[in-house]
Amino acid sequence: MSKTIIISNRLPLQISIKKGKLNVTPSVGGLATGLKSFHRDGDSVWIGWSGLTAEELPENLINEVTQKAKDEACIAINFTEKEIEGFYYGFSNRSIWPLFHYFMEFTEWESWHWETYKRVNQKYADAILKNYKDGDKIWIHDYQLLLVPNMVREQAPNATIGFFNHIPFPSYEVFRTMPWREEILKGLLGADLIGFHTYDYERHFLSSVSRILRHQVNFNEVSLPERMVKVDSFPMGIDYNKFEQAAQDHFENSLENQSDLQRRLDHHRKGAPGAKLILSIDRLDYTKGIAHRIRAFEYFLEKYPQYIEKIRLVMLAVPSRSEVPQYQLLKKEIDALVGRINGKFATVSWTPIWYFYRSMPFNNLIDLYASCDIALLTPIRDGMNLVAKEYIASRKDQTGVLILSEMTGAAQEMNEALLINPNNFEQIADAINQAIEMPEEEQIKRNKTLQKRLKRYDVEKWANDFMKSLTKTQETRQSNKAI
Ligand code: GDG
Repeated sequence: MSKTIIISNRLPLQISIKKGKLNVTPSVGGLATGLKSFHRDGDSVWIGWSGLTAEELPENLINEVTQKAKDEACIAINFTEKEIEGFYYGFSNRSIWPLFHYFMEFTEWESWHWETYKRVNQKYADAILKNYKDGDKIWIHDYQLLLVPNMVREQAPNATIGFFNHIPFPSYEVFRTMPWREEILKGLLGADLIGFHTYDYERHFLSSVSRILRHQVNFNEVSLPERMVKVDSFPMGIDYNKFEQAAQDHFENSLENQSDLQRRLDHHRKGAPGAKLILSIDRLDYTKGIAHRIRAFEYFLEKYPQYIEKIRLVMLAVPSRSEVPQYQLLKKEIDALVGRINGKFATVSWTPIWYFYRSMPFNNLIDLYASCDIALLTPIRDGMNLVAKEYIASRKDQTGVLILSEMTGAAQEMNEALLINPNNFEQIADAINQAIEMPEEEQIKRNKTLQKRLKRYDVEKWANDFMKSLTKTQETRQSNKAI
């Protein structure tokens, strides 16, 4: 029987060693949370890095890692510390990530990072080929694996290969600055189908292909001498039912079963008439505009002082890529900003910002989504932003206001949110004010439409649409061959 091989940098489970024993936790992050349900419900095997380096993994635990992964229909690949440094912290996160998010001043071009990226991509390709059988479909994910499609194609010319990019694809003017731009594009064109979250990313990619490689592009197809490559947009959805159900359970939870976090959140909201909570959740990443958000919140408190002691920003920043210098600097900047603003505005009974620098279990995430009156998400660039969708899905009574940066992929499908430019503090402050004052009927009207849309185009539909389109490209290729 044929299967789907999913491949991404990380597995949906993270394996670590604590006191000589293996510890398995679910991975946090957009790709893992999004694709998990597709993997759980379908006939697929997922290949990726376990999170452990070869140096960390003692020989006596190797089989156990393999087994733990196998229990979840996963295949774990291990890398050396040096490989992770050059491939993951290096080329992936110091070159591609900043470039594709338009942070050109952060890009570094180290040839050993690039060489390691190529070598590690080859390892991923080899792992696919080892598990591949005729008839299988291969679905490769994200910017860490841009060369894998063609590496697989070279060894398995008839394979059905799909690629999905979870981050933006930048405009040609930005992409062309990449020293290895031809290799990257050729790597991707090994796929039959290349998917992006939005039409804009798709056009940027096609424009780079036609201007750099000079391939003919007809509407959304690239003509290669031997075959066609289809490029399309598939805005990723969420596991809507899971969030809807979790929010329902949250409301049915008896008082004694409430989490401490929930009690604290309720305590604030009941503390003063009209008291409100504003939520923000992201990985601690410079693309997410967290520092902008805090500064805009400061400006809001200055412009609308009537909300002092009534409004609180609950900010969850999940540790991420802490070995990359920019992330360390950002952490320091955010710590300092939160400290300064809390010091500036706090009263004896109130602090304006509650700041959590950690990852939280899923039920606490739901406590936050369900209890906060406003979600303030201000990325400077973001491929999609699933948090925006999860917040809306978790609003059981359909109240709540989403303030969302227009620089996210999600903004293109969420017009009913209050859309803001993250660089415009005046606009953000006014949007917070508008959100606080928005009548409930209006909140419900906006969220009803959003919920309907998110429920219809959920993660399952997204994955199925992608797979259907991939199957079609393969059928077309075969019928063209037959002619
Ligand atoms: C990349 C792209 C694109 C967050 N904190 C916790 C937690 N999360 C979960 C959220 C959400 C996911 O992580 C974050 O997804 P995003 O989409 O917001 O952001 P990235 O991680 O940057 O994802 C992004 C995505 O890929 C998918 O294509 O949308 O643009 O950058 O699902 O719920 N989950 C738990 N605890 C936390 O503390 N359990």
